[in-house]
Amino acid sequence: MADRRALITGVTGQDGSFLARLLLKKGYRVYGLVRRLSSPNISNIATILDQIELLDGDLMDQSSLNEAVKRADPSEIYNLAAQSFVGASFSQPALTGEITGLGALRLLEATRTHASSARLYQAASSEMFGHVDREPQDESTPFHPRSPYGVAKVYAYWACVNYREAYSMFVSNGILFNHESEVRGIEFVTRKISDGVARIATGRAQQIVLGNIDARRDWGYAPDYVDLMWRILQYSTPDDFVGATGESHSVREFAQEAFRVVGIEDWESHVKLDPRFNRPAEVYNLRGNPAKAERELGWKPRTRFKELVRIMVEADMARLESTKGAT
Ligand code: NAP
Ligand code: G4F
Repeated sequence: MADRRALITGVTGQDGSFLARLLLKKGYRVYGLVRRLSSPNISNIATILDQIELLDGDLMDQSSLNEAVKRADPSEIYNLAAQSFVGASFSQPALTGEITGLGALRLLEATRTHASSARLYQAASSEMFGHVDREPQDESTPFHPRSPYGVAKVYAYWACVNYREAYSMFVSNGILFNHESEVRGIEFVTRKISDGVARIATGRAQQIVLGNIDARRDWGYAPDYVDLMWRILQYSTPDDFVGATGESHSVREFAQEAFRVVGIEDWESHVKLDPRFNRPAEVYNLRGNPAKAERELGWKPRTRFKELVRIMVEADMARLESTKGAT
C-alpha cells in the first residue's frame, strides 16, 4: 500500500479528533494543524498525541499553511477548521468570513502550489441551504444562507468547485447536516441540552435557558460522518455529497428525549426561553437526502436520533459523576 499521509485542519475540534482516530486505524500517518492559543486546547486529542504530528498554522495565515502542506506532504487533506458556531458568526462576521471562507481559499492555494495531486475534502455545511424552498435537501438544492457563517461556507464551497474546474485538482465538498457527539462544543444546542440535563439530574442546576425550540434539524452522530468524509476522498472522481440521516427533529423533541433519558417527565418546568438566544435570521428546518452518498459510496448513518440523545446525556452524566464535588 502506498504511503498514506493525511493533513487535518481543525484536528482539535469534534470532527477532527474523530477523523484522526479513524485514519490512524486505517494506517495513515496523520498530521494535524493547530493554531497558537495561550492555553492549548488539546483535550479531544490527548489520548492520541503520541501518534500524530502537530503542525503550527492558522487558516488566517498563508505562509503557515504553505509550510504545513510542504511538511506533511499529504496524499489527503481534510479542511475541517472553521469558526463553526453560527451564533457567533453574527457578532463576528468578518472574522468568520476570514477563517471559514477565505481560510479555505488559502488552503486551496497552499495545496495547488505545494501538493497539487493531493485530494482535498472541504467541510461544507447544510447551513448553506438556509432558507429552504424544498424538502428534503440534496446536492441540487439551491443555496440561500441565513448567517455570515452560511455565507462564508458558500464562498468556500464555490472556491473548491472552482479549483476543481480550473486546475483539475481532486477537491470534494461534503455537505454535511448537523452531527453531534459527546465531545460536541458546549455552545451548540444539543450539547447545551445534554450537559444541562445532566446538571439538573445531579442537582447542580435547575434550568436550561434556550432560544427557538421549534427549530428543526437533521441530527446524526459525528463518528458516522467522519467515515463519510473518508469515503468521499476514496471515490473515483472529485464530487460533492450530502451527508444526513433523512430525519428531522425539533430542539423541543431533543430536550424532551434528553430529560426522558434521566427519568424527568415534567421537563418543560426546567426549560426557560430567552430571546437572547434567537438569531437575527433563523434556519427553521433542515432535512437532508443522503441517497447519493448511499448509492455511490455505500454510506449509511448508523446512529439514529434516540440513540444519539442517549449517548450524549449518558456521557455528560458520567463526566459529572467522575468530577463529583466540582461544578
Ligand atoms: P469545531 O469542533 O468547532 O472545530 C473547529 C476546529 O477549527 C477547531 O479545531 C479549531 O481550533 C479550528 N480552528 C478555528 N479557527 C481556526 C483558525 N483560524 N486556524 C486553524 N484552525 C482553526 O467544529 P466541528 O463540529 O468539528 O466541525 C468541523 C467542520 O465541519 C467545521 O468546518 C464546521 O464548520 C463543519 N461542519 C460541521 C457540522 C457539524 O454539525 N458538526 C456540520 C456541517 C459542517 P481550536 O481548537 O484552536 O479552536
Ligand atoms: O446547535 P446549533 O447552534 O447548530 P446550527 O446553527 O444548526 O449549526 C451547526 O450545524 C451546522 C450544519 O447545519 C454546521 F455547519 C455548524 O457548524 C454547526 O455545527 O443550533 C441549532 C438550532 C438553531 O436553529 C438554533 O436557533 O437550535 C436553535 N437553538 C435554540 N436554542 C439554539 C438554542 N442554538 C444554540 N446554539 N443555543 C441555544 O440556546
